[in-house]
Amino acid sequence: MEQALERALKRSETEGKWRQRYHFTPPVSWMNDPNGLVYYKGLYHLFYQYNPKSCKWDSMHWGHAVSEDMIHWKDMPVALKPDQEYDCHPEGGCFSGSAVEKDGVLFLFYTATTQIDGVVHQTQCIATSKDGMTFEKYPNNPVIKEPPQGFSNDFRDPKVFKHNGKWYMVVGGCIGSATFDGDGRICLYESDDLYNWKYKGNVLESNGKLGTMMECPDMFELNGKWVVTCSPMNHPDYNKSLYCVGTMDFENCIYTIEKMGNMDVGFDYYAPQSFTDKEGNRVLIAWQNGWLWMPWCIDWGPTSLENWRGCLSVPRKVQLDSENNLCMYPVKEVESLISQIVTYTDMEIGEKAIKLYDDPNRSNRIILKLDITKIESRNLEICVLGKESSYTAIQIDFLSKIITLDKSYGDHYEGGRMNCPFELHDNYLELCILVDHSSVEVYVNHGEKCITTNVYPEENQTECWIRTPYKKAVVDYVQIDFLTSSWEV
Ligand code: DQQ
Repeated sequence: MEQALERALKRSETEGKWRQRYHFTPPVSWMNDPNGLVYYKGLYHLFYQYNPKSCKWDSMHWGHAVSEDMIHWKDMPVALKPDQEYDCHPEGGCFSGSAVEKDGVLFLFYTATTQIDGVVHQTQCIATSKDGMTFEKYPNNPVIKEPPQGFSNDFRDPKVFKHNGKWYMVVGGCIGSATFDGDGRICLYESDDLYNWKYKGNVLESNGKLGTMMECPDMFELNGKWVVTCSPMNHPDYNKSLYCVGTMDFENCIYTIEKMGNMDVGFDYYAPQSFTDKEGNRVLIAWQNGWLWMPWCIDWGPTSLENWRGCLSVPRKVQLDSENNLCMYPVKEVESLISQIVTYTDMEIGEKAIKLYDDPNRSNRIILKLDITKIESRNLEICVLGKESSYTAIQIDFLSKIITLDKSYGDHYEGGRMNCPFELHDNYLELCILVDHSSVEVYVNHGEKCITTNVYPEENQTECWIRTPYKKAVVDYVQIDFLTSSWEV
């Protein structure tokens, strides 16, 4: 408990102009992937890749937080630290993994990384808990001691799930070199008891098309289809997180892909992991950042000046649309953050920008409903985290049907633009925009497309405005929500 208190106090000491208010961040220092997401004994548990010692990736621990609603979090003591021969590689440790409950016991599955005679070994291990607070590593770890024959040592990120009374695990793998010209795989294992695992085959193989290594794979059933997700290293189209929808023959390990797509077209969305919420919905949380093999990523952001680095996306409910495209939208629990709502209908917009709000708390949700028959202008621009010539712009081009998220004037750090094609439904377009201290997310048509990015504005960039470059537009509906913080300190 003392340790938890100490960490919570550190969080408030390290607030700064970029510290996220309602996106999960670590109390101090470095974090990356979400791990072990689970609803267990009345609480949501969030574990995450954590280096308590510095703002750089190194020596991975599992940080831990709990929540009653997946929005308001409470820091807990570190759950796993590298302290065994099999997981103590100084640049390794307890890598990503997942959690399941069996007979009231919480099982954490993680990749242990160590080095023997200069060679890195990645194996799959278990830690258990009866209260969700203290964890014991299984004495006979590792439970999967080596990758399948012919695979390289890049063998990590076990995601365990139950189907038809059997336990399954997907693990990321690679043939050849993960960092150069290898070929990514997602391996499938089966078990009756969670301790003994049998390799069944591969759910996904890159065959030169999907990257050199498939990190953080996941697999879940939705509307009778099987969704497979992963974060491929060196994907030729630089997809940070990829999804497939298809059918699965578990007996023969044959996955038939019917759809494939990019989960989020923004800059910062990696290693998403899914879990089932207490109402049975499938929910995803991702690391809102990315790695260096993504060419636009520079040093993972400047927030180390505030002694923290890395944040998570808000939980997103996952659904398939009528054509089996994956859609993701912030869970309804996000609404528990709302302190005030302002709405406008039939708002007339022209060249002169209309200020929608000036919020020093920089924590907002903006919902826009647009009927394009009421829009004469080809473009419409919404600027957030703005002050005069500094802002992040969401530009809608109704002719080419492209939304551009442009952060070229958003900060003094990185810049960049990304384009996202959209479709109109009966002439309507709906946008939901989430703004926090150092991120902007755009959800198009209730999550048909998502665009997520980090941006590092100055403290005075608190305004949001809307304008058209020429001609008029009438916006059917505008809703501005003012949001509170998720931290109970
Ligand atoms: N991060 C973890 C690995 C995983 C990678 C290490 C993905 O388990 O493959 O921190 O971001």
